[in-house]
Amino acid sequence: MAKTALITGITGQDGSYLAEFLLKKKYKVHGIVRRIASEYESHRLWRIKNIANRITLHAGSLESYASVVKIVQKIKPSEIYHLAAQSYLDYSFRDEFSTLNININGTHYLLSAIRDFSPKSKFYFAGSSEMFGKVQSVPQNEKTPFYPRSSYGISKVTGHDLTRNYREAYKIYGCTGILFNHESPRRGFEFVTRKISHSVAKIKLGLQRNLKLGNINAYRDWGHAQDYVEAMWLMLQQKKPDDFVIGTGKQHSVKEFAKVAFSIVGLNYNDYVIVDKKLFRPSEVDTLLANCSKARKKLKWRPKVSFKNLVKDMVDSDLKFVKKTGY
Ligand code: G4F
Repeated sequence: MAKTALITGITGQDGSYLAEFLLKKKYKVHGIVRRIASEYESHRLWRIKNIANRITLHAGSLESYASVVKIVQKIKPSEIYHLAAQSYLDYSFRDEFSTLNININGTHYLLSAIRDFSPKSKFYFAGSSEMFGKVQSVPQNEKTPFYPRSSYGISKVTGHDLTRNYREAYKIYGCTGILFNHESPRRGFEFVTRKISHSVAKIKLGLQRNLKLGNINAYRDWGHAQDYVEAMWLMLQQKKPDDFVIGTGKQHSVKEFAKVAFSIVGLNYNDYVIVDKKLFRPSEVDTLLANCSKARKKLKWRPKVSFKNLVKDMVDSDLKFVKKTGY
């Protein structure tokens, strides 16, 4: 019988790639979307437009336990991928309360619903390298102590603790994927990689003059989101639930990302990038670098897309996007 998956955050970058991946594996795919998302179909649902007639969407809110329970109880999914979150770091400094409320309660509601109404559902929690924050050792693996630097990072540490506690206390099959930054042409415009690729395209096409960035000396371990959704799935196919760090093991600065992106269209980044102190964060995560040897060994997972090809994929796609939309 076909497996059933429920994805929270199905309209996002990771959710949309994961839904496509699972459909190829013949899963029945369900997603939870906020009612507003179904109202503004062309806006919010653009990433899942191509698969819309092959998935089932349920209007619901992760801010309401009743709403989560109803969906979990009805579908009793074989696998639940909890990707939805307030995931934008800058915003988490502006609204700590809703970041903590949505991110922590949403995870808790799902786990509680699984325990009480669908204990056989396997649960994937989208952790984050932001949990390492002010890194306590380099590179970071599953044993590196956490030191989050934002309410977002704190909410992810708590989600991870909740997942582990439900695994130990109630024998739920729950895993945390501690994913390092992963990008793609489907990334939101507020994240630095998409801000860069989109601006590079607009500058190349004469629609923008320069690009204002914040801390260009921050280092990140950037991979391609399409590679990372496979790791999520692999975590739920193991005999025993466990937590895994997922990244490429290579890091680059924001400045390097911008340099490569501008060079792809034959421009020099020095001529266009302006550092704006207003875009710096109150507390920054300076450097992140994954040691994912556990995932390599146990999941046999490897990232396939190189840094250069990731940047190229994003810039090429934004050139097409800007030519088509003018935006
Ligand atoms: O692209 P970012 O906004 O991603 P960030 O903060 O690393 O978080 C992303 O990755 C996490 C995984 O580690 C996820 F959990 C999280 O949900 C999100 O997907 O910023 C990357 C770096 C930061 O150091 C930031 O200060 O780029 C720096 N930066 C410099 N100028 C900028 C800008 N970031 C943004 N968003 N915009 C700028 O203009």
